[in-house]
Amino acid sequence: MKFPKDFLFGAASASYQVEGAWNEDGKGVSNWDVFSKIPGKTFEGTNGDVAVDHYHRYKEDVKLMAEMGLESYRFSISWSRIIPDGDGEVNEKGIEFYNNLIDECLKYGIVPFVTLYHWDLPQTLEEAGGWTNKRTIDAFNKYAEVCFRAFGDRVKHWITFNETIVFCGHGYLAGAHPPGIVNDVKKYFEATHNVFVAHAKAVKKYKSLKQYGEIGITHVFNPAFSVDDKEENIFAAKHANYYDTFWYYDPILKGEYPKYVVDELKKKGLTPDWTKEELDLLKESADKNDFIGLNYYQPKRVMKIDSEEEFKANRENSTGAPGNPSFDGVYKTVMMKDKVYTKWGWEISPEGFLDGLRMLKKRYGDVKLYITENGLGDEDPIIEDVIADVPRINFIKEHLKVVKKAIQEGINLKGYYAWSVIDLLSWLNGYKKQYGFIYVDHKNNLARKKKLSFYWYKNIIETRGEEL
Ligand code: BGP
Repeated sequence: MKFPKDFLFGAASASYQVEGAWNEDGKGVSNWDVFSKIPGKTFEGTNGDVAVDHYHRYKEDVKLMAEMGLESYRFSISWSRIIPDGDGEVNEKGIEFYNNLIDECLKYGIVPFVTLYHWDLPQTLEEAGGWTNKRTIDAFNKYAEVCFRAFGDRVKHWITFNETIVFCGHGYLAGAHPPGIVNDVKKYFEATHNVFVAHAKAVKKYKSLKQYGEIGITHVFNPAFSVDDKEENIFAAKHANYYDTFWYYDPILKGEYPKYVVDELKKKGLTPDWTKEELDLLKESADKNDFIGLNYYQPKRVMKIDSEEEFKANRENSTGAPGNPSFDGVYKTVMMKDKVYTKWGWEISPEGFLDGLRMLKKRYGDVKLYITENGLGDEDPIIEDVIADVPRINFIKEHLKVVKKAIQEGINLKGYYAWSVIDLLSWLNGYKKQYGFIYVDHKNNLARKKKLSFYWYKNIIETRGEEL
């Protein structure tokens, strides 16, 4: 089978991780510009001041994407480039940059797939309480509308938010992302709710503009599976899916929160400060949402936590590797002897991907899906000047086979975006953890070089994945 004609083969990036030019052409300061400079927050103190200088080299980069045969480029817009202080004046230079980037993509027939929020919040808004302050909802709505009006004639695919669970979880529970707060569960749920409301408002606004494109949200797709058949662990996995998947997917796709979680939050006094008007808005926007984007890296293997001690001992782990206890001390994620892991301890599991997709279909029916991220973080070997990223080729191959199988099973999957198009800045892991098809030489003026995976993916796209 070849992949269907309307299936998009793409690759992704995010503004803070590639652009650099952090204080150029009127850009305001973002929360990440500030947070990454606090000693000890990122690997070796890396930050996005220069990143891989995509801001100045976008023409060279898009040309390489075109050479790779990429059909679509998923990138994000930096809010503080468009509205430097969050909700004030628009910065025309910022609009100009994304106009140029979009036009450059279209010149080669590359479909721009645009994320409005990939974590870099204007610092003024962060200081005013970030996503726990409802002012941020209105500010986002204004920013989104500016983008729709400026770029919507050419951009027909919009993602409002990237991975709410990560920026809220790391921001208010693990303290590993801005605003760096540890263990404030009340704020965590408050922030997630405000994001869902902001999403619903942006969807409503987008539809009212009649630009006839599509809009959705991207979530982490991290399905939980019990480590064994013990009832307590099966329960722990169910609990994990309710809190980490259904809490995020239900308000978008069903227009309401899962009762199981709502009831528990109520008992614990953790219910977000929501209004009837907001809940009605979620309800109303559920069938206006056009798709869900899934970022899949790994499943989680879950078991019940049986001692308080363990819960405390593992609090600090926040890189994505198993070992994290849940905030409520009900379950923990674990590494298993019979599983395969990356150098950073992320499980490699195409099987978990397929099982997870089936789980989604069961709960949400035929909703349209894009895989908006999937990829292997690795230290690529350079052998006689060749960047031999064979493990990445194998990783993507096995996951694309799952995508094909899922389509054959009737799962409504319309595109695949590898993370990432080019080596870029990992939020917490610096430049050491590489994901790209294009290598960036940090010792030689950020020169670009094609990896083996570049040629491999080019062939997959040209042949529409027939050999997979
Ligand atoms: C996702 C983010 C990406 C990217 C990726 C890899 O959660 O959306 O921006 O960073 O994970 O993560 P890491 O760089 O930590 O390996």
